[in-house]
Amino acid sequence: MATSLKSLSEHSSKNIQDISSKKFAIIVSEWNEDVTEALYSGAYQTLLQHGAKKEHIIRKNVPGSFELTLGAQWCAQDESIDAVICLGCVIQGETKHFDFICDAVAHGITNVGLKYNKPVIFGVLTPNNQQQAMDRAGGKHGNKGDEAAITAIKMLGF
Ligand code: DLZ
Repeated sequence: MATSLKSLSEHSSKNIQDISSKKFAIIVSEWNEDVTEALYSGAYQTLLQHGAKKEHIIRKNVPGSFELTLGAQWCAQDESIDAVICLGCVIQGETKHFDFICDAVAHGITNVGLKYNKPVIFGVLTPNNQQQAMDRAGGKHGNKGDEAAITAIKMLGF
């Protein structure tokens, strides 16, 4: 099925393990905050629905998606944290800023996961406009925040 026709948040129940003892950090970018708050809500609720304890979910904010990498590093270096979920939304503009931010955060988050040997999840939307963002933040294409939380849980069960 074409991606444009399905909920991106559908997932199989394979590798869903007991996460009641696992500790999560969710880092939320404040840029495009209507979208990122919806992503946060999706990620938080999904972790709870799968058995995470409220007191094991830490939220941290960063000003923009570019700062997600450093925020992820600060969280990942805390040995008590099992997985880090990075949430942001970079909307395509008229300048190359979009490409620089998306490239930097994608590489940065990948590197933090490899350096600290734990799941660091890329929950960053890169839409062309606000509507595409809302469609993926609790709209007709699901919620990328839910998907990011499920990805973290599945990687913990790897
Ligand atoms: C500067 C900027 C721009 C133009 N657009 C976005 C965006 O769409 N989404 C986002 O998360 N952040 C944006 N930022 C801010 C950068 O991520 C960063 O916070 C600043 O460049 C300061 O380092």
